[in-house]
Amino acid sequence: MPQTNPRWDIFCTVVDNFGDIGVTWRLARQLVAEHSVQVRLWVDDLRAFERLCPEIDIQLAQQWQQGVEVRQWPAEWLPVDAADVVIAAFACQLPAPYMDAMAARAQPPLWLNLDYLSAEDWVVGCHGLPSVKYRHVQKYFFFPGFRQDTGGLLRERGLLERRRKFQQDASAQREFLQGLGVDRAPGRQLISLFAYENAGLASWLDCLASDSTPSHMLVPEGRILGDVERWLGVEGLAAGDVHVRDGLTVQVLPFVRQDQYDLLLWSCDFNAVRGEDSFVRAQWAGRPLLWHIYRQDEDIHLDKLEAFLTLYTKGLTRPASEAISGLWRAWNAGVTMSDHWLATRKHSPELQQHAEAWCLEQALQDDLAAALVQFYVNWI
Ligand code: TRH
Repeated sequence: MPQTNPRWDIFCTVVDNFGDIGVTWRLARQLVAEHSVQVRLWVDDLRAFERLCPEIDIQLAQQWQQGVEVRQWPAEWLPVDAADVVIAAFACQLPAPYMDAMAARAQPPLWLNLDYLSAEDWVVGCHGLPSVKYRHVQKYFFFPGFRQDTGGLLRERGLLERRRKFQQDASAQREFLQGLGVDRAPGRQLISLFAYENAGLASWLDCLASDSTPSHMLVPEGRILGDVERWLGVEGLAAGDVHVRDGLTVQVLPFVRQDQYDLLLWSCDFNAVRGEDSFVRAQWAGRPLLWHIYRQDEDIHLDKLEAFLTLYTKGLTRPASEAISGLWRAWNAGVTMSDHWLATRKHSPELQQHAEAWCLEQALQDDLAAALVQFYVNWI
């Protein structure tokens, strides 16, 4: 029988950027809030965490944030009891003494590797399979995904209802944007830009600047700013800066907490996102999006990109499918975006409808936290 209040340990090593901590922090909060489990989140880089959650005190070895026990993953591991469920996020290596603690339990824990998100076919066959063993403790693969028979996507309870309410409430949107210093002029399309460095950006900005429909691009502080600076011909861009070039206003935003970033995505007509977590959040926003995928060795990320496009573009007319696929491929190749952007703009209404339909279709799946809890219940 499952215990009434099982303990979960989630281990996160921050490889780079914010996706590792972004996913595990979101998952930890949701498990506590919706499944009444106790969660300890072990993080090796509290500075990255602090960007997403400014309340984090980077000096503390142990602290509680939103019901989650946050532990600094120490260089010298101190003995602790292993939890009932142990999640190694993105194949991170657990401390050896902790593995011994898992093996020392009377009832071994459920040990899962929470993998990277991919739309590739093979994920369905591998989700839930046994992986390696440490002594008698079995590890399992747990794959998030877009298809039935995967672990699904992170989606908090009531998220889509909150999103729809916000998108129907013009004054809530205005108030939120004004809080960020953004004045949205009527008739301007609002675009958010969160991406890695990209040589294709200049051609996209050229195109937006010369478009008859004016655009307002919101750029949270981050890696793409160098390319924005080069295009604007300025240096040292920082949050609050606004520059206008013909029909395009470019505004730099502060990096905001995760919940606020959702509101930003919900406010925009089009969102450029990257990595894993912002990519999923843009899908829940129900608005057309552009994905800058995280680069991997031997270009294996390009297979992931194509796998997602194959799924995502089902149901689109051929011209709309070709337009959005062309735009995504150009962005990820860092080549000129102009023709692809113009083609995409032509199919805006269809792409908008499709973004909402895709979001609803994905929401038919169990969310990732619920799927993990169910996996545990079945395993017990
Ligand atoms: O930051 P990312 O590129 O993260 C990752 C890592 O590189 C990781 O190693 C890699 O494996 C993975 O991508 C695929 O992109 P991601 O996943 O979108 O994470 C960004 C997080 O930052 C996400 O949780 C949203 C959040 N965020 C905010 O909270 N506020 C902001 O203002 C912005 C722009 C993002």
